Amino acid sequence: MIHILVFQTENKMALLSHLFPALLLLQSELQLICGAETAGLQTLNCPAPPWVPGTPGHSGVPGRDGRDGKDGAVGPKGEKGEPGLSVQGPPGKAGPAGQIGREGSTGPKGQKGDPGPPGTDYLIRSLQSELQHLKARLTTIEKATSFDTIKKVGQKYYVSNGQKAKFDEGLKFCTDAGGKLVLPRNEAENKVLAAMHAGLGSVYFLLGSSDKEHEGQFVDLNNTPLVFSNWAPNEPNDHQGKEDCAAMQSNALWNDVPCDISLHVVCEIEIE
Ligand SMILES: [Ca+2]
Ligand SMILES: [Ca+2]
Repeated sequence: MIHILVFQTENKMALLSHLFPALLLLQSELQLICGAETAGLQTLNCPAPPWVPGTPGHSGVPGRDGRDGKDGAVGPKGEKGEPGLSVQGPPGKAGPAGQIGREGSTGPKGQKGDPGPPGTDYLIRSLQSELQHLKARLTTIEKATSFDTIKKVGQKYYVSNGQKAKFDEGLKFCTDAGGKLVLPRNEAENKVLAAMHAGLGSVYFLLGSSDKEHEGQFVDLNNTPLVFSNWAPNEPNDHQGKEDCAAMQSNALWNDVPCDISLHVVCEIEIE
């Protein structure tokens, strides 16, 4: 058995001694093929047979020392980044207290403004005043229209019912009627009064004037010297020392007459 194994081993060694050079040759050929195709083609799998060890190469000559490398060139600027998120920081410390300001000086006085519109109270008072005026005027008209004869002259009404009266009676009558005994203050009034004689069929009108207090000094009912008169010639003559009251004749002239005779009464009523 041992002989058989020895024989087989010897045969194998002999066989390997013959095959080994052939394998080396085949490997060399294959490397030539692979190297040529590797240069022409990008991919080629050309593994060596696993059972064939490679031939170690010779050590190369050491290379020269390399130069020191330079800094690389600066690259292009990068794109702008996304905006950052703002975050409110903590409050800072309180600053120092400021100085207390002083009041400014008073400026010059401005111009007076335009008057404002009337207030409600003013309007009410104005309306009340106007109402009182209208009431008084209505009262005057009511008084005047209560007489039979009415003549308007200026801001007066001359009124009469055609009655006769003595001076004192005439004064009371006109006062009770809301007026006064007539006394013209100017030529126009005197003319209007004179014109009333025709309608009343009168000869004399009592006038609101006398010289009872001071003879020869005729005054009105307020004891004021006359501002107008229309005395007939030689009048007032105080005939027999008994003529202290003034009267108007039908010819519009004045004459002093006794105060106790009855004459036509004309009253004057002021228009409010
Ligand atoms: Ca007299
Ligand atoms: Ca006389």
